[in-house]
Amino acid sequence: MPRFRETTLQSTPSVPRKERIKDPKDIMRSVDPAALYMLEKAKDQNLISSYDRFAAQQPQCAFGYEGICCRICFQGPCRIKPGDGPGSKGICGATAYTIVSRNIARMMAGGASAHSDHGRHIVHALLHAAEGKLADFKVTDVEKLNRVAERIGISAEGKTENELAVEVSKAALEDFGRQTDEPCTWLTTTITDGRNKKFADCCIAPTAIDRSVVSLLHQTHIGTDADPVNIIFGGLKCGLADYVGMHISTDLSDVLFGTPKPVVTEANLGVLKEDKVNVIVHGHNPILSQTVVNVAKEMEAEAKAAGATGIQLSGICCTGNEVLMRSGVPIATNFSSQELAIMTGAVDVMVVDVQCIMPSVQAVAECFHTKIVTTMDISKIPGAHHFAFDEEHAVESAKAVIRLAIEGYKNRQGMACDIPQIKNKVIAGFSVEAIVELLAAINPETPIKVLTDAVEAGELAGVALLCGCNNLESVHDNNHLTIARELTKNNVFVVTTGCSAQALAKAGMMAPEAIEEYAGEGLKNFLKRLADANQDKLTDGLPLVFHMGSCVDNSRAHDLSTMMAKQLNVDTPKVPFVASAPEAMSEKAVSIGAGAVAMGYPTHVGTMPPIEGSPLVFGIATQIASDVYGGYFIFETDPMVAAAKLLASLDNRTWKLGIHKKTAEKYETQLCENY
Ligand code: BF8
Ligand code: SF4
Repeated sequence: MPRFRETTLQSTPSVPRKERIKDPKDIMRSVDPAALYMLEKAKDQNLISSYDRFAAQQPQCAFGYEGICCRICFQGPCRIKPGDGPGSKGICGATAYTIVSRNIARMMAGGASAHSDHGRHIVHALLHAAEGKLADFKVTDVEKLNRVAERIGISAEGKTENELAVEVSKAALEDFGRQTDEPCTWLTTTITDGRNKKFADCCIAPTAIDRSVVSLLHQTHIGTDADPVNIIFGGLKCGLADYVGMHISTDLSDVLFGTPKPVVTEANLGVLKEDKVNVIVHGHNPILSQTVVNVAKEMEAEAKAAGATGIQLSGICCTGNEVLMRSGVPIATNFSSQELAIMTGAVDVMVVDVQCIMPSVQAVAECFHTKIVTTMDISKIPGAHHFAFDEEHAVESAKAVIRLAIEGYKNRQGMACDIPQIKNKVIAGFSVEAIVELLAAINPETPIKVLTDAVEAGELAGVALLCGCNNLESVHDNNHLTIARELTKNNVFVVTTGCSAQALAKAGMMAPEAIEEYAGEGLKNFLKRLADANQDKLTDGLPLVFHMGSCVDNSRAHDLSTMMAKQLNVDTPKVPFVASAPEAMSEKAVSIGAGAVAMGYPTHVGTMPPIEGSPLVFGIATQIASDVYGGYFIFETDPMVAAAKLLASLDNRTWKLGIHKKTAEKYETQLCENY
C-alpha cells in the first residue's frame, strides 16, 4: 500500500451528495433480518415508523443538510446562496463559514450537555448514597472507588468507603462548576502528559463542564464570534468537557453498580418472550434501569402468579448497554428500530429515561396494549404514563413499573404476538479492567504490552473503536456491519459501544463463532492466545468484537488508547488507534467526535453532519485539526471506502511509529513529540 501523509487519505466523501440516498421511497432500509420482518408486518398493517417518516422527509432541505441555514436569531432563517451578492451572506453579514461553524459548535454544546447532565445525576446519586440519604443505593465497587480516588489525588487512608465516596463525588461536582481556571480533574488525570500540554497550549482544556457549554453558546450568539477556527476550537473545548462528563459517568456508575466483567447473553427481537412479562428499558441512565433489573428478580413470583412464566427484561439504546454490561440483560434492538420492538405486540411496558427515545413510541404503543412509562422530569411524552423517578423511592418506583407490566401481561392474553425468532449469542462486559485482566493472564507485569506488542509486530493492524448511532441516511446497521467485517478481516482489534455495539451484537459478531467466520489470521491468533490463557475464567470463549458499553463508556476506549500511548511512550496521536461512528446521528455523536479528534484519533463519520456548506470548515475538521492535534475527521458515507481509509490510517500510524522508534534507537534519542 502506498504511504500517504495521513490527511491525504481523505478529502471529500467518495459518494456525491445527490447519490447518497438511493431510494428514499423504499422503507426497507435495514440489514437486520428482525427489523426487516417487522417492517414487512408494519407495511401490511399500515403501521408508521421512522423508516416511513424518513422516506416522507425526502428530499430534505439542502441548506440545512449542508449547515448553511442559520436560525440563531429570528431575523432568519438566513440561507447562504451561491455567488457574491447580498444573498451570499446572512442578514447580519455572517458568511457560510461562520454559520456552519456556529451550527456545528452548538451541536457539540448540546451533546456535551446531554452526556454531562447524565453524569451529574450519577454523581448526585453516589454523593447522596454515601451520605446515607438513599436506602436503595450504595458503593458497590470499593476497588474502583479507591482507584478513582488515587488517580485524582485523594488519599483513602483512614477514611470509610462512604467518606471517600463523598470526597470523590464532590471533586466530580467541582469539574461541573469550577469558577477558577484550573482544568478539569477528570481531564488532566486521565490523559497523557503530551495531551495535557497540547490542550493547555491551545487553550482548549475545559475548566468546568457547565462553563464550557455556556461559553460556547455565548461564543456562537449573533454578533459574537465570526472566526471559524476560533469557533471550532471552542467546540473542541466543549468536546473535551463532554469527555470529562462521560468519564465521570463511567467511573461513578462503576462505583455504584459494579465494573463490568465478561457476561453471556443474547441480542435481537427474538429475546422477547410471549409467555413472559416483557419489560424494555430504554434511554441512557443506569440509575433507573439497574434498579428495575434488581427489583425484577424479586418480583418473579408476582409475575408467575399472574400466569406468566417470569419477567423478561431487555434493553434498547445505551441504558440497555448499561444493564447488559453489568447484569447480562439481553438487547432487544437499537435506535432506529425501537418502534419495531413495540410492533411485536409482546412488550408490556417500555420504561424510558432520557435521550434517543423517539416521541413516536407512544403513538405506536397506542396501537397495542403496550404502556410507555416516562420517568424523568425533563423527558416526558404526551399520552405516556409518567412515574416520577427519584432516588429516594427508587425501588418503589421500579416495583410500580413492573406491576404495570404484569397488568399489561394479563391484558395481553388473547391478543396476537408476532415476535421474529431471530437472536444471536453475545459475549460482552469488556470494561478496560476486564480487558487488562485478560491480557494479564499472558503478561501479569505489563498486561497492555500484550496488545501493543501485537500491534508493533504486525499481528494486529491496530485498534478501532466502532461507536455511535443509527441514522436512516444509511441503511440501518449496514455501515456498522460492513466496517466491522472489513476491519476484523484485516486484523484490527475492534472495541465497540452504543448503538454500534448493538448492531454488531444483533448480527452475531459478539459470538465466538464469528472469529472463525470473519477474523484475519493475525486477529484470530491474538484472540486464540487470549482465550487459551483465560480458559479458567471464560465459560463461553471470546467474541470477535469487544463490547465496552454505552456511549458514555467511550471513556473506556479512551482509557485503552491512553494506556497504549503510555506503554509505547508516545502521545495518543501516534497510537495506531482509530474511531468510527458509521451511522452517527445525535448531537452527542458530534461532541464525542470533537473530543476524539482533540485526543488525536483519525475519526470517521459515516453519515454527513451539516458541514459541507463551508469548504473552509470542512478543511478545518479534516486537515487543520490534524496539523494542530494529530486527530482529524474522515467523512465517508461508503462503508467499504471508509474501512479502506481507516485501515490506511492505521497502517500509516504503525509504519510511522516503527520508523520513529528505529530512528530513536539508532541515535539514542527520545521519540519525537510530533506526529
Ligand atoms: O448515547 S449511539 S442513538 S443510544 S446517541 Fe443514541 Fe446514538 Fe444510540 Fe446512546 Ni449514543
Ligand atoms: Fe441571519 Fe445572522 Fe440572524 Fe443567523 S444570526 S439568522 S445569519 S441575521
